[in-house]
Amino acid sequence: MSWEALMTQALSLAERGRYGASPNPMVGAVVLDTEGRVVGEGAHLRCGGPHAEVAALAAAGERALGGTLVVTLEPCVHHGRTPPCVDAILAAAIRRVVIGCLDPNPAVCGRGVEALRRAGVEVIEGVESAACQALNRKFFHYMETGLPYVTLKMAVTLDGKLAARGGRSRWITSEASRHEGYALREEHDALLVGVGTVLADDPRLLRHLGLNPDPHLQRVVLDSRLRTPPECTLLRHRPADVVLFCTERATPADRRALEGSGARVVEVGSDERGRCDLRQVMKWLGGRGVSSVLVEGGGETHWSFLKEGLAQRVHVFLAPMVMGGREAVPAVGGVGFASPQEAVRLEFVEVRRLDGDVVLVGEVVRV
Ligand code: AOF
Ligand code: ZN
Repeated sequence: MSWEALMTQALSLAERGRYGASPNPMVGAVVLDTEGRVVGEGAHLRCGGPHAEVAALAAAGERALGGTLVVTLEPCVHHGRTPPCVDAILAAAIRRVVIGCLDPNPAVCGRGVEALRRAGVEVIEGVESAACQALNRKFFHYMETGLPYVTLKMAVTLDGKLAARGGRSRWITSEASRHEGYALREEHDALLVGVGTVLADDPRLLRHLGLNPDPHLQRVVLDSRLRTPPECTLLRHRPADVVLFCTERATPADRRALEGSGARVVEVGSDERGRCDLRQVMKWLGGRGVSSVLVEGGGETHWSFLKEGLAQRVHVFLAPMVMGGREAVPAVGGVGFASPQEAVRLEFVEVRRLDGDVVLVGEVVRV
């Protein structure tokens, strides 16, 4: 088998960590014996658990001796929650390591490759590197910027509305679309909404599918004036996982009431519209280990993220339904850009049908 084919196999193993590895990257590894036979497979399933290389080497046992390791990410050299993979590779007497891409973690980046070469191991780099980087786009973004990777999730009608005039939005998309939307909650570290969504829908914002072994999901509300009712449904479930961001416009009494419900309240500066300074919010979250955020509305919040250049991905569920109405809620609110030249540009990376709806996933083009 070619290195590319083996790397593709390692990439599909890495997928097993989709819901459990974060904030660590998803990593997959394959071990070959001296004859080129696959004798071990492994994946990094859970943050704090064994790395992919260690799992694959354990599966291979003695058969790894003198063999080859194919791994989607550069093996680590540092002591994190687990010992360095490079040590395990040398201990197993692996002769050759094939790597998909370098680890952007400054504690590792390039040093894993260097340590292996210094020990006399042959290293082949950059096999299927684009696919290996794309798999961990959240991890790369977080490592490079210190800010969480942001996905905007929206369920819209064909005419781009989130809700009818008056605010009713249940339900626009099919059950299959809503299920996929819930799956997105399982692969992000935090969920964020604007206070308008809390007031309009009184949501729970929990993980419902049990795909992620960690039931803890950081829930975030942008609420400059602290209009969230202390008795809302959101705060009746796991209030300790909720952070409300406000500005100086919030009153101490509202703050005390919400803290009394068990939520955390954090004051940040305000933007030109008197709303929470989003960059400060994202810095705060990134500084606390939140590597990815799923934004679930509403339109004003979507606008803030897009305008500030703080959204990386838009995941749209498009329903075959026309709401119509000037007063209906647009998918993206705010004042809007003055010309198409200023508009946020995206590239469609996925276009597919789902139970009567169409799913469109766009990546924001970096300028
Ligand atoms: C690897 N193989 O499977 C993964 C790696 O705290 P730890 O010990 O889990 O280390 C986390 C860091 O290790 C993470 O930030 C990333 O740089 C690297 N992840 N490295 O060799 C793996 N998951
Ligand atoms: Zn490692």
